[in-house]
Amino acid sequence: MKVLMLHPGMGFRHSRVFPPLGAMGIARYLAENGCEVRVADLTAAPIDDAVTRLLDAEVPDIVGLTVLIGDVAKRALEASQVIRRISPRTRIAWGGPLVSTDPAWAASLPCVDAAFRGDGERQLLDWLRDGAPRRLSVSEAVQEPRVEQAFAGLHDLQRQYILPAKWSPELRIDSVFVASSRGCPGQCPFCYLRTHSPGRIRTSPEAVLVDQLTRVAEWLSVRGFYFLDDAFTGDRARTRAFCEELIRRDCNFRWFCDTRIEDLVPDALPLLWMAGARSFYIGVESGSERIRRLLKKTMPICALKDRLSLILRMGFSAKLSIVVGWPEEDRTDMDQSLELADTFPEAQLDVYRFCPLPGTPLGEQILRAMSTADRANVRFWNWESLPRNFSNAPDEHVDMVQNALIARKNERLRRAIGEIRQAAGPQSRMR
Ligand code: B12
Ligand code: SF4
Repeated sequence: MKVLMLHPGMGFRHSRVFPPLGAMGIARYLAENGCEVRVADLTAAPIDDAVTRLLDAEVPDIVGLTVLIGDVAKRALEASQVIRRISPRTRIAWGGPLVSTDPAWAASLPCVDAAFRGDGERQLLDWLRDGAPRRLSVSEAVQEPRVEQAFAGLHDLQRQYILPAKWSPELRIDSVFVASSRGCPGQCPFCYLRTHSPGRIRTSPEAVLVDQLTRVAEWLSVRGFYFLDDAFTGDRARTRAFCEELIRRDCNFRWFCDTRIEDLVPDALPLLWMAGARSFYIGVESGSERIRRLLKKTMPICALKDRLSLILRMGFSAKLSIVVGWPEEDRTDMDQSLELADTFPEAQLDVYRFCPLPGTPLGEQILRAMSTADRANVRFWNWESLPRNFSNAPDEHVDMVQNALIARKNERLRRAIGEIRQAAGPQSRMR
């Protein structure tokens, strides 16, 4: 059977911004198991045209789509409707984070033949081997990834997603995005993992991971890696073993990872540095003690500030993810988030508005109070431009704090990229 893995993406102006790691990982696994499979990234493409052309060129028996909340869900739905219209015999399978958090919706759509929660590799292969039957309910299994599956990044397409040094303020060398584990030990009530993989992290052995990174490094001539794992350092023993393995093999890589600040224990920081870690993406979420407690963040804000100071003093860089508009958040809480951002002017920022995710404890609390029509629309809401404010602060205040944080985010990114160009010399400034 011929399989086409589609990454509908968000409709950005530029393609090749982030590799479609979910689709790539599944494609690699299916190909290794004898399937004929192609991956298409539609991030910057008009859906109708692109899907029509692909169906014509590829004639797939199966199309698998990666579905996320927001514009991605809209585009996945549009793509599936086009496929159904043009090629009614093609089977359509949905997977990805939104199907994992909100399986009932995917299963209710007439243009979806089968929907899968959690890791797709083995589930999709088993389904194909069964003859791809139409399933009315969602497959509930969350699989333990086998060693060879627990690494997404090794795919021919990866070559097209090398991030040049000049756009990589965290690492400042050419780098690629990879994912090496699934899940997180955290219990945050707003997180998508609460619905299908709560409190668990699944990793591959450190030696296998270093083998995979070494293959990618040689094949693409890069030394930099961005780990997009939910919580790369969530298994502290594995992090330590991974660092020791990198040092033992003298790999000389540089890397950046998504992490929880509580896992960056002071004792481990020198080892992380020696192993090439240079930057961390940290879900701070809020600068307010009260809101962080509500979000089940275990580290008190003063300890968080101390830890962050230490990390930055040691020479690491950090990107702080802050969300504005949490339920129960008031003006004072929001101002504390702004204050936190200002306490660390050297840190990069990422800024979102709170959006209730169906299936998560905090999301459901909000959604229960909404009308059925509003609830149905949540799947198409974008986190940057939310039509609703769920906090206790007036709309103008939420907008003001969000805009102030975004202005800081943009200014800091401009400054960091300016510094890279400066360091690279006059030739680079002219480009
Ligand atoms: C990098 C990233 C981005 C990048 C884009 C990446 C991309 N190419 O799409 C940027 C920064 C642009 C981004 C933006 C957004 N993101 Co984002 N992002 C991530 C992040 C950190 C990594 C994604 C990744 O590559 N994972 C690794 C791969 C291997 O995992 P995976 O894609 O989930 O695939 C596995 C399974 O889901 C499943 N699977 C995937 N596809 C399919 C298909 C089929 C048929 C099957 C059966 C299974 C299956 O199997 C795969 C392998 O086991 C995740 C968090 C995370 N750690 O996963 C958040 C995450 C996916 N993002 C999220 C969100 C909400 C967004 C935005 C919608 C936010 C917004 N601004 O509105 C946008 C959407 C943009 C888009 N995709 O075009 C949420 C999704 C929540 C949800 N339930 O939908 C996540 C989970 C973050 C979170 N903790 O809440 N994102
Ligand atoms: S720390 Fe991040 S990945 Fe882990 S449960 Fe909380 S929000 Fe999810």
